[in-house]
Amino acid sequence: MKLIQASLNENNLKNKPETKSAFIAIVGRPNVGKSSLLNALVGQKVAIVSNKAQTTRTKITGIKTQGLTQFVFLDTPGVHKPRTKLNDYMIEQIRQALIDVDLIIMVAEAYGNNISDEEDRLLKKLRRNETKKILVLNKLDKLKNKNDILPRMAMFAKEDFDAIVPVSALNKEGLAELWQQLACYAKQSVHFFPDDMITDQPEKIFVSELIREKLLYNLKAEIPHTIAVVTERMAERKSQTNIIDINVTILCEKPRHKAIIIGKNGSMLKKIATEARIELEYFFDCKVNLQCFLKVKEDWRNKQQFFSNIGL
Ligand SMILES: Nc1nc2c(ncn2[C@@H]2O[C@H](COP(=O)(O)OP(=O)(O)OP(=O)(O)O)[C@@H](O)[C@H]2O)c(=O)[nH]1
Ligand SMILES: [Mg+2]
Repeated sequence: MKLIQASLNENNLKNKPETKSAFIAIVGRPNVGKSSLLNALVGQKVAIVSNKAQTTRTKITGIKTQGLTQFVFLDTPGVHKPRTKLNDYMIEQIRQALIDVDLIIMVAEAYGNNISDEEDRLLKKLRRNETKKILVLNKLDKLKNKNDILPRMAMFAKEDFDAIVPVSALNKEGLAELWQQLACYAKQSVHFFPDDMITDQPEKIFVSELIREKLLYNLKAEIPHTIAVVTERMAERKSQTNIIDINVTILCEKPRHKAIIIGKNGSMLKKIATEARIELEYFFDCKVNLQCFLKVKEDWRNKQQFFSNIGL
């Protein structure tokens, strides 16, 4: 009986289709659309996006399983010169994401007359890295004529990229060509995450990030960079199903920043909280009662212990 069982198991293994996986890091200058590309590839929002540089502060994993192949993407903060301990931490996140991946995607914009200093430094680093690399030229939709991309491709031609793929993360153009390229780097392996998982980011962190996104869009200049958001409490209401109570604390560095975030008669904070609540209700598919509190914590960006504790 045991022998029959053993041979059945062997047959099962032989007939089991072979699964594949690919770990892919996404790097590039701030604001080129790395997180937008991650969201477009995963097919859902897992990373926040904004029109301000240095939106992403930590590595964010996005997962997409297509048939037998699982793609695990690591979105990273944009490469920049560090000025605070938080910046040092962000740069370290990029370094870590480049270790042990099957492919590196460098994202740059599809237009521009030169390669920026930040990009030049990144290219130097990538030359020393033996991992396979492809270049994604994003924001193709901004070009009047598609051929205008040719000089831009020529600028990167001397670099060691296996392929250069023009895309628009915004309107999903070029993604089929990109997927074809990505499939070439998948290796036979087990899947490291359940097939229906899209991110390993805890829900509380996603909530904090979403509120930070609304702060980034609504506040001007430098203020959003000095803000951290902590989700203190998140619980389904016991007496009433289909409502989640969420309490968040927004931390800023200066009392005058606090006044700006609150706005005249509380109008700014109300706008930010409303925008965040609407998106959270869509995301969790239930009613959300969102309470935002504000606190001043001077120079938190230079207090490593502090920002490690808040999930960064
Ligand atoms: N027109 C256009 N805009 C885009 C495209 N992709 C991203 N953007 C915009 O570019 C800005 C930056 O996008 P992000 O995805 O936050 O860029 P990022 O590279 O992740 O930025 P950091 O996290 O700061 O490094 C946002 O305003 C996006 O809406 C695109 O394909 N076309
Ligand atoms: Mg980003």
